[in-house]
This record gives sequence, C-alpha cells and structure tokens, in this order.
Amino acid sequence: MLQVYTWEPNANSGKPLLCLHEKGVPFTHHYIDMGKLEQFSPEFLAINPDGTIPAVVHDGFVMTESTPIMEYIDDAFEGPALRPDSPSARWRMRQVMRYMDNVVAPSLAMLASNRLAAPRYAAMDPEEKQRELDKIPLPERRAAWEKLMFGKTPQADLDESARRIAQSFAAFEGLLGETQFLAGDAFSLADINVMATFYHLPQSYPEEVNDRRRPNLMAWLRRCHAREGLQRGFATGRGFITQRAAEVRRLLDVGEVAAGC
Ligand SMILES: N[C@@H](CCC(=O)N[C@@H](CS)C(=O)NCC(=O)O)C(=O)O
Repeated sequence: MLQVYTWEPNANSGKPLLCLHEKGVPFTHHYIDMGKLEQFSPEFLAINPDGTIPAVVHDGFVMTESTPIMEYIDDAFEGPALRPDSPSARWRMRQVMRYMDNVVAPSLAMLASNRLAAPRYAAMDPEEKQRELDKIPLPERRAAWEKLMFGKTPQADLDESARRIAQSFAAFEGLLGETQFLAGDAFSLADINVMATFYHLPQSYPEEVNDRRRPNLMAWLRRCHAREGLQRGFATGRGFITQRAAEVRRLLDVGEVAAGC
C-alpha cells in the first residue's frame, strides 16, 4: 500500500502528488494542514521526525525527500516513464531539479511565507510563538520560522531571493527555446518539479512572465497545464492551490481535460 502525506499540491508536497497522477498510480492521501502546523503533530512526527512534508510510505518503507521520492515512484510503479533514456537528457533533468531544489524553490518559499504567513504572526503573543517554535525539530527550520514569526527576515535575504527568481525566469526561457520540455522533447520529472512551484507564474509575476517577455516559458506552461495528469494532481487540494491552478488555466486559455473525472 502507498500512503502519501502532503499538504496542498504545491512545491515539495506537489511533487509526489503530481507525479503519481501523471503515472496513474493509486494511493491513500493523508492531508497534513501546514496552516495548522500539523507537520509538527506527534502523529506525523512518528512518520517523519524532521517534521517536513511530504512523506511517502510504500509497504512500510518511509521516504521523506520529495525529488528522490519522484524517482522512486518512476522506478517502482507501472505507467508512462517520466525520465528520459539518454544519459545527457537524464543529466539535464537532474541538473534542472537540483537548481530548482537548491536555489529557486527556497527563494520563492522565503518570499511567499514572508508575504502570506508572517502577517498572521504579527499580533500573536510572543510566549505562544515560542511554544510553537519549541515544537519544531529541525534547527534550520526552527531558525527560519523564528525569523518569520518575529518579522526578522533580513531585507537583504528577501532581495537576494527576488534576484534569484528573476534570474531563473531568464534561465528557463533560454532552456525552453531549445526543447519543448525542460529535459528534452519529452515530459519528465524536471517538468513536474518546476510546475509544482511555478504553475502560477503568469498570475503571480504578470510583468515578467507573459507572452511578450517569455514566450517559451509561457508555451511550456500551456503544454504542462493542458496535461490530464497534472490537472488531476492539482485537483487534489482543498482550496487555495486547486483554485489558483484553475484560474491560471483560464488565464492561459487551457482546456479542462480532467473535468468530471
Ligand atoms: N528536502 C525536503 C524539504 C521538505 C520541506 O521543506 N517541505 C516544506 C513544505 S514545501 C515543509 O515541510 N515545511 C515545514 C516547515 O517549514 O516547517 C523535500 O524536498 O522533501
């Protein structure tokens, strides 16, 4: 049995969900509500003591790193192959995923959490915030949350994150001028990885990501958003992300192939 513990189909949580829907693999979904900090509940810490999501458990084997989880899913289950055969294309797939995981996704997460989550903590009693912080097992996550809760993220860090994100738009625009998808002309795990974090760009960064400035990136977003597997994956949310993905599909004029399924 395959047990999948995630929040919304977004960022690291989105990777296994979108991947499983692309392959058509059945699984049991356990929704971990990050808004309620359920990733630090004793029940979830018993599965992943680091208190991060996603976690995937296959016949008792526990996995907690989202990008290797996608490779495991591609290895372990039937369905369309999501990795290219050629060594050079496979290298490019892994290079894109590493760039996304190490540079781009953390930058976007820092900006988004400071914009969306930080204001919620502004009025909270400091002792209550400290009690929440004490539940966080990983020291680096605790440090990040402390900055967030107490409004202490340095402006220089936010500026650097914004610079990295802007730079990635140019990098992906160039890459997608060479091939239809990020690791070649076939859809792969690299596309899932980037879509999980960048599915909303035309809505969230309309000045930078539009048909005039980034035609290749926009064409790729349309190709990905039109996929049935990704549409089904984005439909697994409980509100915000699912709704936002549907809005972006309308903005891009992409049909609803998964409607009614
Ligand atoms: N390296 C892990 C990182 C997972 C991770 O940081 N997930 C975020 C959600 S996207 C999380 O659990 N955050 C909890 C927190 O910040 O406390 C992976 O790729 O699976």
